[in-house]
Amino acid sequence: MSAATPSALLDQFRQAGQGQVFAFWERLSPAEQTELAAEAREVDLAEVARLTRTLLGSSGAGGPDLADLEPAPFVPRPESGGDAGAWARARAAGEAALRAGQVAAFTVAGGQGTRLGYDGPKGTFGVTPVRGKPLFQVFAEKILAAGQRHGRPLHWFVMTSHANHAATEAFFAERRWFGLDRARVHFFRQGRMPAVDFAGRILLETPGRLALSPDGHGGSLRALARSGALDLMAAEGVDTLSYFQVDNPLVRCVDPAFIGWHRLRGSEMSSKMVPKAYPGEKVGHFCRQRGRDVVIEYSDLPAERQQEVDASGRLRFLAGNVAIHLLDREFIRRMAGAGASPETALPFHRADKKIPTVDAAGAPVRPERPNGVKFELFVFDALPFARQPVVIEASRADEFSPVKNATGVDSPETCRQDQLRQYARWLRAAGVTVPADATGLPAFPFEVSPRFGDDEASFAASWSARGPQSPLAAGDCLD
Ligand code: UD2
Repeated sequence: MSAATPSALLDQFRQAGQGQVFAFWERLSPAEQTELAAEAREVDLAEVARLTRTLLGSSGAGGPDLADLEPAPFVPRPESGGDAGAWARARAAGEAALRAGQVAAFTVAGGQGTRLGYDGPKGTFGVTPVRGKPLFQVFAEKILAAGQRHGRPLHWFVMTSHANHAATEAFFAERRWFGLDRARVHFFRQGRMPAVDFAGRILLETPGRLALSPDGHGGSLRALARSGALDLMAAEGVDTLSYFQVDNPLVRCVDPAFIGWHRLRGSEMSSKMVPKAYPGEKVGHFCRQRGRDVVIEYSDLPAERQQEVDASGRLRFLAGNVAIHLLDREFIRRMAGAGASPETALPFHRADKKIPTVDAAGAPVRPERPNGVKFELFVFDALPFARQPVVIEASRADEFSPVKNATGVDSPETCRQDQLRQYARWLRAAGVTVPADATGLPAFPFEVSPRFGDDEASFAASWSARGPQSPLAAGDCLD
């Protein structure tokens, strides 16, 4: 960010063909001018020019390279024929890393959550079946439990956006950081990118504000570096970051077996996959392309390729990306400092959007069809740059039930049911009969706090320590 004076800034923008940003400058109050100048200083004009050339030019809308795509190999779970001994060794290695304090949790929570239609940071949305605990609390309790189990409290990094940063911090403060040591909970804001029209001109949202939006979850890599999070990790001896999205309360925030696979294989970036539920499921695909692992988004892989099956009738591009990764600290640093070369850095993606803006007179315009482009980075684009990447299979029922839509698939209702099914499985494994329907959904709602149990083994231990009790009833909470 340069500290250019407003007039120098104006010159820079004019020279870059972006003078329209200051079209209403004379009309703005001194405070508005200061605000606009500050926003303008956030903009990397060279980056915008490069993106206009590469993504808006005639070759820009072509999407990713789909040549030579093969399914990526993955490590199957023991239940799917994987090597149980190797999984046990991985688990032991992961537990050792957790005991040594080498792992931190990381939530990307800077998204706008528009599909859910919830007004507030998505992590504050209530999801559990009885208490309606917010997503952030579910993660906090899992992180607390993991710290206690391994005798080493974890650091937790939470990436916010400009729009939800203050509300997110205030939410944690009001709820006393959910019992975590507040010195170990770290918030930082992701970067922003200006939206442009189809000719690459930066759009104004109002006469005194740029149309800025979060730079995508891939922006987390540079934000981790810029915010000092990587230096803090280094000072604390943390070398592995456990990355997950804010929308999935089933996630194992720090999973020993996953951590073990990552570390034993010397991987710089590891990922979990679940077999796709159906060909058109809206998850990215882990693929191998000319010797490197890549993720191809659902919107980029043609439907006929998504339907391809192998000799056994199984989907060929089976490995769905559930956005759970482990990242090596120094790998993040390398990616964050990689500059702009497509040979070394994350590529930006373009998304054509309806972007509220102003007309030549400064009056508001609410477009009915896309009028411009937003630029976003995706974290999974780091995969091809990672040494020894590992993809392991995860259990969908136990690890993935995101809240994305207000109704239908991936909604609060499906997520609530998946939590209940999970509790019922844990109870059954502990020898308790739970009345349930054919899908395993219990006949009445109850809740298990992550502090009581956050997987089958920890649940079984708490359950047997609890001793004989009256049978579970609707609305009970095991805390
Ligand atoms: C994402 C993946 C998809 C699949 C799916 C699993 C992309 C493009 N696709 O789909 O392949 O793995 O998740 O659930 O990622 N976020 C930020 N800052 C941003 C944008 C997003 O922090 O600028 C966070 C957001 O808060 C959320 C996560 O990233 O935690 C995912 O964002 P999304 O809801 O846009 O991703 P989605 O559902 O399209």
